[in-house]
Amino acid sequence: MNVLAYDLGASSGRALLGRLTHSKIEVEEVHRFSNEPVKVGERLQWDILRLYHEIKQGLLKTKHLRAELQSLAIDSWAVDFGLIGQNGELLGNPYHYRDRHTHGVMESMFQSIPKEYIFQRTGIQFLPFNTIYQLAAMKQADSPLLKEASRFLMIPDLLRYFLTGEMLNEFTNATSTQLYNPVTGDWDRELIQRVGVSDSWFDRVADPGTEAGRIRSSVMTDLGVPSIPVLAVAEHDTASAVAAVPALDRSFAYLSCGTWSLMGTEVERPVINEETLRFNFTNEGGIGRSFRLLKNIMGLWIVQELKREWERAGVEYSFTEIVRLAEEAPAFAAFIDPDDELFLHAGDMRSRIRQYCRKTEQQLPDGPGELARCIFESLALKYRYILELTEKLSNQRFNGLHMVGGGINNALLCQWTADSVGKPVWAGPAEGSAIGNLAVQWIAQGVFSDIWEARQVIRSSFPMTTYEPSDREAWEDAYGRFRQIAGLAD
Ligand code: LFR
Repeated sequence: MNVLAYDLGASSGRALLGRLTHSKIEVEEVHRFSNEPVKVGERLQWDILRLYHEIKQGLLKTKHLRAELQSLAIDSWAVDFGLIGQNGELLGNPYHYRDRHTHGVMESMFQSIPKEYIFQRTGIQFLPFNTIYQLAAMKQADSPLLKEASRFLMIPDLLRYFLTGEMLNEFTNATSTQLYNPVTGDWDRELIQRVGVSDSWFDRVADPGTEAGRIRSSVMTDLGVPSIPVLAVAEHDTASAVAAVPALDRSFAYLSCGTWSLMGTEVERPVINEETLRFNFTNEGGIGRSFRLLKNIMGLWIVQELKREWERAGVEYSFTEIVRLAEEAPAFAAFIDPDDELFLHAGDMRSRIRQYCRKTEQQLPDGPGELARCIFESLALKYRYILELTEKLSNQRFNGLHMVGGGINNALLCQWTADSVGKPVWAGPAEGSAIGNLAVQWIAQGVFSDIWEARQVIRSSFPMTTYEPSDREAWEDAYGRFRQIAGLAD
C-alpha cells in the first residue's frame, strides 16, 4: 500500500514514498527541494506558490515511478498561516514566523489580555511568533488583509486546499496557534474575538487521519494523475515526529532535533497549571487526541545561521566539517543559553554569541570550531535542564531519551546529549516527521490499528543507535556552571 508524505521544514522540503512489505516500512525519497524565505523590504515571507509547485513536482515524479498512490498528506512547521478572501483566493504571502513584525506584540497584548488567562484557555507556551501575536501584529498595523479575509488556513491546510479545493483546519497545527482551547475541544472563540479578528474564519477542526478531499480536476488534468485522496495527518511536523518515536514504553521522553529542538513527553490530557506556566511549557495537540507536553529549544538554527554567515563571507563548511572542528576545539570553554531572544532572528550569530559571552564574563569563542563547540555543548546542557523539568512537570522518570529528526546525523551532539543527561540516548529515525506522516495515513487506512502498532513497525524498520553516557564528572561540573551563566531556576 503506497502512500506519499510531504514534509516541509524551515529550510527544505521532501516527498517520501512509503511502502509496506512484510510488515516493514520502506521509504524512497522521490523529491527534495529547498525552502528559502524571501525578504521583500522589511518583511520576511514564505514562497508559498513555489512550495505548491514543488508539491506538484513530487506528484509528477511519483507518477514516473509508476507507484500507484492510495493517499498523500502534507506536514510542515507550525504557527504560520494564509488568509483566504471571499473569492477563495489567497490574500498576500504568508509571513515567516521569524519576521520582526511581532516584535513586542506579545508583551503589549498582556496589558489587555492577561497572560494567565491565555495560558488557562490554551495551555500553549508563550513564543513571540505564535499565530495569536502575528494576527495581533497585523491588526496593529491595520493590515488590509484582515478586512478582506474570510478563512484562516495553516500552511499544510493551505497547500492541501490548493490541491483539493477544500478548506479544513487540522487539529495538531490548530493547537500551535495559541487560539485553540483543548478543554472545550474547539477554537477559543472568546479569545479570538478579544484579539480583534473574526472567529468566523476558523472552521471545524479535523483530527489527524481525516480524509480532507481529493486531488482536484485541474491538477489531475495538468499532471495527468488520478484523483488521489488527500488526508489530514498530524500536520504539525513536530506532532508527526513524535508519532514516529519508536518507543516501547508508554512513558517516554523525546527530542525532535532539527532547526528547532523540541523536547518533552506525550500526555493524555494537557497539563495546565502554575508550574507549566512558570516554566513556559506547552501542550500541543498530538495523535489520537494526546498532547505533547514539551518545550521549544532553539536547536540547530544558530549553527545553520553561522554556516550561512560563513557562506556569505565566501567560506564553505559542510556540517560534517563543522562537527569535526567542534570536536577539536577546547572543551567547556564558554556557554550560551540558546533560548536567549538574542538568537531568535536571522543574522550575525558570531557577534551575538560573543556579545552573550562578554555579558556573562566568559572567554569569547572565536573560530568556527570554538563557536560550534559552544553551541553544541550549550544545547546538550540545556537538554538536561529541560528533560529534568519534563520529568518534574509530568511526574515521570525516564530511563532514556529518544532522539529523532535530521539532527541525529550529528553523532557528536547525540553523544554529548547522553553525557549531559546521564541516560542512554536512542537515536532514530532521522526522517521522523515524514515517517510519522506515513504512519498516520496507514492508520487511517486501517493497516495499523493504532499509533502503538505503528511505532512497533517503525522500530523494526529503521536503525536505532544507542549512545551510552560517558565522562559524567566533567559534564556534571559543566552543568553547574552552565546553569549559573544562563540563570536557570529550579
Ligand atoms: C519545528 C516547529 C516547531 C515550532 C516551530 C515554528 O519545525 O514546527 O514545533 O514551534 O517549528 O513553527
